[in-house]
Amino acid sequence: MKEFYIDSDGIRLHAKLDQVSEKGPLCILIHGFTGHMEEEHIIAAQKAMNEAGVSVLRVEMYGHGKSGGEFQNHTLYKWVTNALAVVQYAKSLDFVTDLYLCGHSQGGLLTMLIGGMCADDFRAIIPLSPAWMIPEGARNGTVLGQTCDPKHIPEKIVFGERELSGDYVRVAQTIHVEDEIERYEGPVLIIHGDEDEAVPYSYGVKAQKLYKNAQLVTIKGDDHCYTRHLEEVTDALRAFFEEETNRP
Ligand code: FER
Repeated sequence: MKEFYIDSDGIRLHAKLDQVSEKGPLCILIHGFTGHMEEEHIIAAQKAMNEAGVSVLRVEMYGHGKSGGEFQNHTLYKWVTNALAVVQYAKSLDFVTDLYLCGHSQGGLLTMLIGGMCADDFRAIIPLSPAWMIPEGARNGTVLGQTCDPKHIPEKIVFGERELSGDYVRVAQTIHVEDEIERYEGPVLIIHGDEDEAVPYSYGVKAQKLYKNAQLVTIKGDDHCYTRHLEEVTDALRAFFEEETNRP
């Protein structure tokens, strides 16, 4: 494992690379909202990919983990800018043949956006429980289970002991995920628990239908971070990558 930082316009993004071959595929792996790269489901995904012969680059986005920026100032635009820098970095690595992108929840939403924006760069994308209701919610004035007037966004949103700038909502309101779904024609693997308490399972189902070439693996009876059947998630990832890496 190599630990380092990737520059994103002056913001240091904390990264860990687990490289398993001298030449081969690489998957970029991104955590969710309030998450980081050492969460159990993120590590489990990394290990499953490594076992299938895929190197993994875990990166923490703006305001998360050991990366630069303050949590309350993060927005989806900042994450998009970060992810574009990570994709450029990954493309510059000599050992990489095919590139994949995987993210959980808000990282899954990011995966869907970057998939559309950089469609040529990925052999496949893997949104895990993708939180792609966030932009729609922001337009309707629903964020983190709270409501606000979508035309008069407050300066900040307080939840638990944390707060988030109103700019998070302003940015989210402008994002149209369907456009980026439409732009990505490659293979998509979506994994979603049907008892997800944070991102309705219906969004996994809807994404599968909208993509031209997507499969949905349903984790029955499982929650947002797969605390009950994590091995079903890792089995699905291993099977997907083993098939992928044997495909010409
Ligand atoms: C929300 C529900 C879920 C939300 C974010 C999430 C910002 C993201 C969850 C995650 O990334 O794990 O209302 O609003």
